[in-house]
Amino acid sequence: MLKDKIGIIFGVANKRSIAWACAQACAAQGAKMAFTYQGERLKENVEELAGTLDGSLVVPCDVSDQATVDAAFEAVKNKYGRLDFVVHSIAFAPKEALEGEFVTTSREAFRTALEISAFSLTQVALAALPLMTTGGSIVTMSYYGAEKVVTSYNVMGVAKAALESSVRYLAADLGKDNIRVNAISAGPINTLSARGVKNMGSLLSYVGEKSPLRRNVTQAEVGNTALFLISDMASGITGETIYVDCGYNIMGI
Ligand code: 0WD
Repeated sequence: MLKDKIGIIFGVANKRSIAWACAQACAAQGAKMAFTYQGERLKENVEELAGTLDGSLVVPCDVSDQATVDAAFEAVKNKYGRLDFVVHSIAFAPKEALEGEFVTTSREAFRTALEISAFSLTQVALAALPLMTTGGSIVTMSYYGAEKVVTSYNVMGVAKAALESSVRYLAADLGKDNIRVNAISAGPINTLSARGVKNMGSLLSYVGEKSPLRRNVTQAEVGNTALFLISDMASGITGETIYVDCGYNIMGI
């Protein structure tokens, strides 16, 4: 399905990362990928995981530093000469902003959360553009907290709302170049970032009970949806937020 396709994956921290599940699904269909890691602490993990896939490239990239974003895309250009897809699977908010009341969010926490979790999508889309010479697909990760209040999700919910809106504006801009942009709104999954959200354990058991499928979603299910959105099977879909949450979002009382 993705034979000869080239991708770049942002947001692998370890083997539990949603980004890694996306990469595995794409690799199984023949894609070759570059992986970015944020800082030395994650370098070894990412190199080890990427090393299990043929033709991969590992480059440092912290989206708060534009030079590292430019360098990552330059490295992709040098190794592969072009790009077909981007998986953007990164988010960050200061820990103190993910507990207590939203009303106490500091200016600095707000700025950081929105910059790293939302603006970075536009930043990588712009950098990817010159390499997507025959069209492409960009997929990002959102969460239900973008549209409904989820206790403790706080400023990250506001950032995800900005992210989902960015998906629509980017899709409108890039459609003329046959580049599609979509978000996956994933149900809660126990990953490294998720541990930063207070009460994650109770959130997982609540959603596991209340969702139509009576369970939580897996990384592999999110990865398979990313594969679908990246592939030509989704050639008519852009600007959307697709729920991969065992149906939780449809439930009322
Ligand atoms: O329940 C969940 N786990 C859900 C996650 C439900 C719905 C959505 N998501 C979203 C997250 O908000 C995020 O956007 O999925 C995306 C991936 O999250 P993940 O797979 O749950 O988390 P993780 O494995 O921790 O990967 C996120 C990574 C960072 O890891 P850490 O934990 O070290 O913050 O995002 C990267 C980093 O590798 N990241 C950055 N990359 C480049 N520049 C930056 C940055 N400034 N900040 C974080």
